[in-house]
Amino acid sequence: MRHDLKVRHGGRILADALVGHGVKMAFGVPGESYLPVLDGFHDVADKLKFIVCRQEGGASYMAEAYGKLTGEPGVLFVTRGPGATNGAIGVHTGFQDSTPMVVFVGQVGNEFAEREAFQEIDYRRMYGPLTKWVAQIDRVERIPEYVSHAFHTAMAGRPGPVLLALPEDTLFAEAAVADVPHYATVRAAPAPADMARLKQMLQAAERPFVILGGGGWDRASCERLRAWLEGAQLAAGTSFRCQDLLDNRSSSFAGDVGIGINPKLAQRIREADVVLVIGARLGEMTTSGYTLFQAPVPSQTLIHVHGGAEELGRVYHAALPITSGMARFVEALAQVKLDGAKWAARARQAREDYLAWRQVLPMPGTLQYGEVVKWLDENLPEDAIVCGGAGNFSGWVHRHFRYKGFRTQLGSTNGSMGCGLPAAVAAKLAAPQRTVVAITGDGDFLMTGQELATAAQYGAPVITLVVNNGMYGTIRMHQEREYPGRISGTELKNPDFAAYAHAFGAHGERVESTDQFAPAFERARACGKPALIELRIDPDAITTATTLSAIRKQALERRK
Ligand SMILES: Cc1ncc(C[n+]2csc(CCOP(=O)(O)OP(=O)(O)O)c2C)c(N)n1
Ligand SMILES: [Mg+2]
Repeated sequence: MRHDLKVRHGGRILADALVGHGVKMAFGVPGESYLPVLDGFHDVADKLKFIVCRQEGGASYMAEAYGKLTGEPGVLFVTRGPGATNGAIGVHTGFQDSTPMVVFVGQVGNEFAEREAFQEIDYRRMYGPLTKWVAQIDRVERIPEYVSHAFHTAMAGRPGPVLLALPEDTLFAEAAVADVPHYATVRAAPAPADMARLKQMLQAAERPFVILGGGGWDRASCERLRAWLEGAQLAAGTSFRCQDLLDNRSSSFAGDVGIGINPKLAQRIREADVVLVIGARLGEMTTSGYTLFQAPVPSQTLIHVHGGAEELGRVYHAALPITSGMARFVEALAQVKLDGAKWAARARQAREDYLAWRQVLPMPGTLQYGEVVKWLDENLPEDAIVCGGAGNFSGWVHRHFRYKGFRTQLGSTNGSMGCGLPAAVAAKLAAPQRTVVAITGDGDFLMTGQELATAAQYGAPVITLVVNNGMYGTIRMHQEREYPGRISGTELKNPDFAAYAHAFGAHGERVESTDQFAPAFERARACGKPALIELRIDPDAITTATTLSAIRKQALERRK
């Protein structure tokens, strides 16, 4: 034992380890399973803020959003069994979004292990498919080593969540151990020979297209990439819910390659001869259900750049696979000079198609939700953060809102409901100077609406819009298409949302016509506390382009 080291209990060793890795904020719901950690937090409260939430689902979404926004691991603490099961949703989101997260979960003491003791779960089995690595720290002396390993793993290659289980005896035990210095971010760089081939392949193209997506990006790389794309006169799209990787005002931006894709953009990608994919996995949502590219060998010549080597060749055979971190790749790409004369006109047309697609179409009802989104697009500060969950209401935002810079969008690429409000709370706590808006659905919002209490408790004046159509609209849409007229399991009887907000000490009001929105938003912005605006839309207005009744009619006609 080194004599210069102080004896600390496991909880304090863990709290010090987090501070050593630069953690300034952690999210969670307490449990008696990790009392020594809460005690450790007491000692480091001036360096690390522990944000206590109302449900682990909300806490895990907050940790995920924090990781996504800052690029540093989002840290989550949940208790054994019930906490661990509630908290899974944000971890699944983080995994599919390639968001660095370090999750800590309580565990029964080693003396009771494998008895199915109170709230005991084998987290290696439960969380195996949701994380990059799961481990359990059985010896107090090894806490610094495990925590260091966890941060390195969360950040390396393709970022993602890792989970450490904390047996009670490990936390209560004491040891005199040294801390480990701040983790390093380990990411690959492209080989010069690969960049030379990339240049050759792109320069030979007639109809090139670029898709950006995935995790592990940073602001400087996004800005550098924008300049390169514009210089090369290349058209580019962004993968599902990664719309903020390229300023949507760029002459190269051709739209989002996600759900409800512009059919012209989809056609353009299908017809491309060379596609450069930077960071995106080419998942189901980005490929329109694996139809934009044929699996396993696409007709387009694919150059696929990804942070995780195991992702390359997983679905699609790439003519040129490159393992690289995003910053390193963009650094190398900036040296690649291309002559865009051959494809410049096509890129201009792609941009024209996007601009036409953005135009707001009229919908049934007195509240034109598309106009509301357009107003937000034109009136929010450039660096405002727009958070969203899952539901048809998000389609208007995807189509009509222009994301104007890195991390102005926080959403779930796993289409997980309920992440909008918690993501907004985390974003406002991490970046208090920025305007933060959550756009949610009536179903979506109430999955985590209780986190308004967290917003109020920590003074996070986020603005939540609840798009109320009185139903789980997405599912109703699919229902009307498959089983027209047979409504089942999709109706909602909602509370008075403004009154709900008032109960938390938040500002709340309802908007029923387009002209009421701007003044309501200004009141919400000025109120200095969390605010909620319910948007009553006509339930028939089911997407940006069609109505429920039209979908039903078409389905009935098909059946004739
Ligand atoms: C956690 C979770 N549960 C269920 C679903 C399935 N789901 C996807 S969209 C949706 C309905 C969303 O309803 P709402 O928030 O009211 O939005 P709307 O589609 O009506 O605009 C449901 C139930 C999901 N994606 N995530
Ligand atoms: Mg709804």
